[in-house]
Amino acid sequence: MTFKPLVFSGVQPTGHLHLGNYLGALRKFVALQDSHDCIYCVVDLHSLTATLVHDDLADQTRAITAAFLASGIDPQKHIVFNQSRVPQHAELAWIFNCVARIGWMNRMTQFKDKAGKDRENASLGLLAYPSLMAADILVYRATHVPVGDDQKQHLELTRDIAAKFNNDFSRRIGELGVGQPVEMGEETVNGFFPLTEPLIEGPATRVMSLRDGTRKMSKSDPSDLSRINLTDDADQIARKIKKAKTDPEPLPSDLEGLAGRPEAENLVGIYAALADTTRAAVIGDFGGRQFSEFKPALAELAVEKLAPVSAEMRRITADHAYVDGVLRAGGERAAALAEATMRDVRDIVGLLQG
Ligand code: AQP
Repeated sequence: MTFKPLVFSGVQPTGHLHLGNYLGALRKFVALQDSHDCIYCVVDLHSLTATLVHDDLADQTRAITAAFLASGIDPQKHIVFNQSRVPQHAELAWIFNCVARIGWMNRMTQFKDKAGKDRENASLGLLAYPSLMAADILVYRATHVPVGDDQKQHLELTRDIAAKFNNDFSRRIGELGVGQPVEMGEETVNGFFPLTEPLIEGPATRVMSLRDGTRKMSKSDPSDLSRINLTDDADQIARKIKKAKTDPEPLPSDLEGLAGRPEAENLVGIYAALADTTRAAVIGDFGGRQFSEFKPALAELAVEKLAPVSAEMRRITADHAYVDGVLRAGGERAAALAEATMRDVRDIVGLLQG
């Protein structure tokens, strides 16, 4: 692939960020800054699929931006903005709605989970969510997307949309001379969009609920005890870890011993991610010990790592003028890049412009 390496990822302003968002996404965003150009987006249009009428969407958007900045994202070197400032995302999403098939959308597990039993009554936006996500990424022709494991299927769909667009418009892409070599399996085609790679690795790609090790830690879980919010103070963090569901056995002495013990596996994964080590190393240190010994160590580590982020988040969130300025400046930089892509896309599709 000859596309310039570029990282894109987004977070929805749909509630308090939790440890899963932090370990599965934000920490990776920060780590990639040294090696890549990065674009990080608060995807406010996506959040309308969860709740159409928000009383505090602007503040939620500021809070997620503050979390980005407090985690260590540098908005001078990289681009930080909110999605709705760059209308090219929605424009490309419409074209992708015409490229993607309804069957592809119907197969998405996130759609099935969120729509529940009454799918006919779900919004069209919820069904088309992955098409807007593909547009978010491809309007910058981004090559890499750091996400948690739950977004893997949506990233596969992004690749399917890019591949179908490259294929459907191959003649026009060739005539206009706007393509680049894209490896598709065995063959290399002249495509306009890259086949974006998901970056899903490390010990905490899917942090599970503290109340049920078989369910993802989620902003929308009704039980606040199920998650550690980035806004929780030290006492709340310690209390939630103390109350976290576990089984009666001590921690196993090897990794295989975690099989069939989802809560133990989850806590070991969280410890490993926070300590920047492997699950094997955590088992090496704590194997054979009771949860009554492991949980306080985990709580201490979580407080040590999260308290500075949480304090910085509070400080930045209060400074509306600063946060809004970051988003405005980032939006202008993002829009210039997105418009360059869209000029070519409109030509490829044959829309009259200019
Ligand atoms: N439990 C998790 N473990 C690891 N990564 C996670 N992510 C979310 N939950 C976990 C990653 O966080 C990024 C931002 O997610 P999002 O807010 O855009 O969407 P989401 O996946 O819908 O997040 P939630 O918290 O689960 O919200 P609700 O409850 O509204 O569905 C993504 O990279 C995601 O993978």
